[in-house]
Amino acid sequence: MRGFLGLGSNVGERLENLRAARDALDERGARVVACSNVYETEPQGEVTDQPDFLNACVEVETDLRAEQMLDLCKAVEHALGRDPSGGRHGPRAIDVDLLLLGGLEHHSDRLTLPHRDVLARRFVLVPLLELDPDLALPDGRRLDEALERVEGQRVEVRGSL
Ligand code: PH2
Ligand code: MG
Ligand code: MG
Repeated sequence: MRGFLGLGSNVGERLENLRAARDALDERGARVVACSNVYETEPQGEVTDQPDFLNACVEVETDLRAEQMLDLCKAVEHALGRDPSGGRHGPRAIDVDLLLLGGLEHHSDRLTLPHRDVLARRFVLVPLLELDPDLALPDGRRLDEALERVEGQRVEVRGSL
């Protein structure tokens, strides 16, 4: 199945953290078939008083199921030294989010698919549309149309992953 993951870092060697996450995903069962550019992005959400993030998205091909993919994301975050006490919105060395997996809609205590931020965050929409300009959610909502409605949210291209 084809999936899309979001990578984010705003602590330490941010670019190296993103690259290490990409490599670890590829080695552990989510074959990376395409990478977006890397973007410098303004913090969004509950905690805006924190350093800028670097964000990127990767497209993967995998046989893993949704919750196994979540386990993989967590394992990669752990392997790269993410501090689990950092909270959901605070600064982090690495964040690996499962954004889309095939046409799946999944709702459990641990995992919501598509990821709830996909249509609202420019730092997700811009790199996803770079990977696939025709991308849409399983319910048909198109990402390019969502991007037109998102105001503000500074996102600047910084180079390749
Ligand atoms: N991740 C968050 C909260 N806010 N803002 C930006 N710009 N990039 C992120 O990756 C990000 C965020 C929670 O995971
Ligand atoms: Mg996140
Ligand atoms: Mg996360």
